[in-house]
Amino acid sequence: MYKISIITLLISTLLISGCNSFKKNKPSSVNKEEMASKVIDEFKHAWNGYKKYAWGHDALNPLSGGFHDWYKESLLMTPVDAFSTMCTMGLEEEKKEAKEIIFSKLSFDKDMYVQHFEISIRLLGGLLSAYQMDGDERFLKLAEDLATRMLPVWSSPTGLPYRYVNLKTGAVRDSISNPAELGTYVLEYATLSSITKKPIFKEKAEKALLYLSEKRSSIDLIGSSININTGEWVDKMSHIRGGIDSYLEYLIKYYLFTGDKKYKVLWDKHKQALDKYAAQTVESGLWYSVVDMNTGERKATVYGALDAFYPGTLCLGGDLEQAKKLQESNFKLWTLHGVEPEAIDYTTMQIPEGNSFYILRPENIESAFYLYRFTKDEKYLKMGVEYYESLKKYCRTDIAYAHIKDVATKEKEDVMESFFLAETLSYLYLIFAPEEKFSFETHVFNTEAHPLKKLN
Ligand code: DMJ
Repeated sequence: MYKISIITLLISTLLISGCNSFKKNKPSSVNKEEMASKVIDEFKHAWNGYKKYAWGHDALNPLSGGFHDWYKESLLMTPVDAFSTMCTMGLEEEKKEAKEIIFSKLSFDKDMYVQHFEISIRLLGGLLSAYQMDGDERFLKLAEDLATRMLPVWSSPTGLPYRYVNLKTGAVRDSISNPAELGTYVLEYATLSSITKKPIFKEKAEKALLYLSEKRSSIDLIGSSININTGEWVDKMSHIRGGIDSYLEYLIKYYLFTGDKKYKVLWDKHKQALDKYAAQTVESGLWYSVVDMNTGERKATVYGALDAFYPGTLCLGGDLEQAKKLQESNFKLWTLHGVEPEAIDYTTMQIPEGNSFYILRPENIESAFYLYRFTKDEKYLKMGVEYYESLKKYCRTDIAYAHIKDVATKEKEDVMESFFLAETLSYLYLIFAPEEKFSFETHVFNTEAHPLKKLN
């Protein structure tokens, strides 16, 4: 009798737990509220480090307690880049501090060459998003001044932008560039044009993006380096890696941003070509390789921290199945050594020489955020917890967060990129945060994770 009731109890427990695993809306084993607040604490820790040791400079040195600037004078890279995350996280005190330094110190009237791409995605994108999120007109004034000073970059014979511009004299330089640095402007410049009612910014950025897409090969792939004066490809290797990544990202995002179908058509062409020639499934899963833009012939089997943005972009483009598979590979890349190396050869899972660093990049986490929002599968929350724990374990210092020189030894490096606050912690927070913190209906992220309001 006793035996029978124990067996009945066991069977019914098994049945109940079996049923539960199929139940919809099962309570999550991850405490999202607690995780979101833990991420905020880490943001505050890093911001406090910046405030204490690097106030007024571009970036903090998180081991020595020093600072560094990108150019001869600071452009307040960290406070501007971090501001949209403060808005998303609802950090009023920190917003006040950032505004104080930005409005008292930031000026673009400086006789120095700056890199148009980095300044556009971090500062222009940051200021425009700050204006939209906070409403202070001074952000807009700074953004317009910056974009106007950078207008000479668009003066090449092809309309593709020069890489560097002097903010005071308007002199430009460097005519060999890559698709990411040529085609990642439409979101920022169209936002500025729409607010200021000055179409010039949008026109220049759209013209460059479309010119570049016209340079694709007969099999719909683009190369990785081009001469902007002649429009001739200098390097014909095609991939989704750094140098091409955000060109692809902005095609689908600009379609979502404007509703203009020609950008979706272009995205679809590239996406299908990349599926056909670059995607490769091996024992360890799905990856993307490096191929020749004209023949599609495979040239290298490397995949890394920058490629990891692609599942998120695939979600936006509508191929959820491919996104899910690639995110599995992203997570393998992350867990191989506890934090991801810059790149691996996915056929051997070994790190090619010179690629063993991790510089607090966001892309792996960014893709997990998209996948969680598009599927609601708890596995992406669990990935989020793992990212959080490994970042804390390997990259946290008493002062802030640091790059890792070598993911095998976990030796740290005295740098904290501003995108750690703009992107890495923002996407990590958004994995756990209430959905209304970011709406896909009304906004897209620029490539530096600054939310921008859709135009359509
Ligand atoms: C960021 O500056 C941007 O996301 C850019 O598009 C490429 N990646 C870095 C961070 O890794």
